[in-house]
Amino acid sequence: MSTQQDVTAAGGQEGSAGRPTPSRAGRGWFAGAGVLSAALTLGVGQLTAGIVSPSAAPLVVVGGAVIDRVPPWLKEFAIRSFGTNDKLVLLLTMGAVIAVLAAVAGVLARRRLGAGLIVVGALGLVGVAAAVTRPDSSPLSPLPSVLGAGAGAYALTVLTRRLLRTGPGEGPQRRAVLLGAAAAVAGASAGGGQLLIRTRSAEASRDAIVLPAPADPAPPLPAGIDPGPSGLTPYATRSADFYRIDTALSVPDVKAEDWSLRIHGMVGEELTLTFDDLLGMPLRERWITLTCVSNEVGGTYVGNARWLGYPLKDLLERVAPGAGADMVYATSTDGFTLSAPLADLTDGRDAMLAIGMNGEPLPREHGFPVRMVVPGLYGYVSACKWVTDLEVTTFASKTAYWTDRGWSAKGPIKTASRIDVPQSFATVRAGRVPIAGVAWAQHRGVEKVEVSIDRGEWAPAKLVPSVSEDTWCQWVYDWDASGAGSHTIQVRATDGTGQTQTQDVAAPVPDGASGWDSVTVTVQ
Ligand SMILES: Nc1nc2c(c(=O)[nH]1)N[C@H]1C(S)=C(S)[C@@H](COP(=O)(O)O)O[C@H]1N2
Ligand SMILES: [Mo]
Repeated sequence: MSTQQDVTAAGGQEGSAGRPTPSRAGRGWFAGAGVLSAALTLGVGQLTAGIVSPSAAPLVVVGGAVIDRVPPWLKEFAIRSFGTNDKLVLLLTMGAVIAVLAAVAGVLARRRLGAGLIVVGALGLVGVAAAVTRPDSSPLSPLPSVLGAGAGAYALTVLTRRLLRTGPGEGPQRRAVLLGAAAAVAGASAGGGQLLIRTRSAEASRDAIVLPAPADPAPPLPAGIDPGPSGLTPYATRSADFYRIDTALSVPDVKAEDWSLRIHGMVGEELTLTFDDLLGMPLRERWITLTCVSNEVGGTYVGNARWLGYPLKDLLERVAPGAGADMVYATSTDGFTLSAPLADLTDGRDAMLAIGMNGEPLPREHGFPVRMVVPGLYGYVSACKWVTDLEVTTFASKTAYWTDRGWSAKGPIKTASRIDVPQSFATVRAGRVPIAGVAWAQHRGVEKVEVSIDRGEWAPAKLVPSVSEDTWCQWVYDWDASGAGSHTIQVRATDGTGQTQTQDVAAPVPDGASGWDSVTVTVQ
């Protein structure tokens, strides 16, 4: 049907050229109708996504497609400028762009409804295109965008007709009621969708879990932990502050009740575990410091948490790995793979299949419902999140995700130390200046940390006792600063085997960065 005719039929006053004369309602009202139609599009899209699939919501699919396609320099700029708020900034930007386009659509519709509807349809098409190209798309994924755009087009038609009908006598009040009603419907459907998404996603599954008390609890924190000065990294990393590194653009949505793990390959007997099975097993709780192989010298891709899980050693014993097997190939729901040395999982260290982090079920972005945690190995060869498959095999027969991209097949963590205080380029007053930081050499332990000023003699720092050799430790050094001007502070650690951290500078690729951290400060 002709939209032009619709407008006329709906009562737009006929002008001399046979066109409807725009009503006395100003452009602003029509722009508002456009924006509210877009809000309704997103609201109905959200509601449909709540029923179909949370990851198919129009803003989620379009945002994901944008993240996929932004050039690396823009991505780096965004991360540098907005840090972990980069996703929020993206959503706000998309909202602003959509609002502007929708306002234009509304103004266009005042003269020519069809023109406005074309803009709404184009936005719907963008949503559909994004939905069908997402890695986790299903045949139903376009539905939220299609129904949303349909609702938006309907709203734009109705609102435009009504606004055109309001003459000078029918004041702004009636128009405000009209737009207010549209806003209420948009808000209600978005809210309803949000509620459905929340109750149907893994977040609800996570909320319902009550973790059992550990059969073997973590040791208490030793006295003297977190001695200051301010700026020294806390010994325990809060889950919200824990670094997140993975290849997943949207966090995999895995419900505990749907989860199972298959252990197979070169084994005497295959094993399949459910989440309930795990809850019923005697669990162990341990402080373990994770580190990313991409961490630069002095970097922050390292964190220390209290993990609750079942020992991988005991699980692997049950399946009885065959002679000759030397690797466990772990796969997550999103297709990521890693290769962990079988020997490191079975030598008695606290390698575990973890379900808890800092006293709560794993946060979704840290692997809910189940992940691996292995002391002493970089995350890319040990810490599989959302893990659902363990194959006992050999390094000779399989390579994992990062190995295929140029990283080393094995990744023991290199001994490292970092200066947290003072910060680089700080100005300090002459006299007593506290220098402090953290050092790690997981599973070997840190025996000694030394500090050197202006490349002078190495002097031992005070080590704060840590819980175990599997975590980092804090260190503090009192510097008697003198001599106005620029000074360089360096740090190095020695691990439990007596090996001192190498001075040789290496980039993270292929098996972890090395070299000594240093900061330069100005003494006043
Ligand atoms: N499924 C999955 N697991 C993964 C990864 C990933 O990309 N996908 N990245 C690994 C890497 S490189 C690291 S350093 C750790 C980081 O764990 P975190 O995000 O909980 O700190 O997870 C590991 N496990
Ligand atoms: Mo990593």
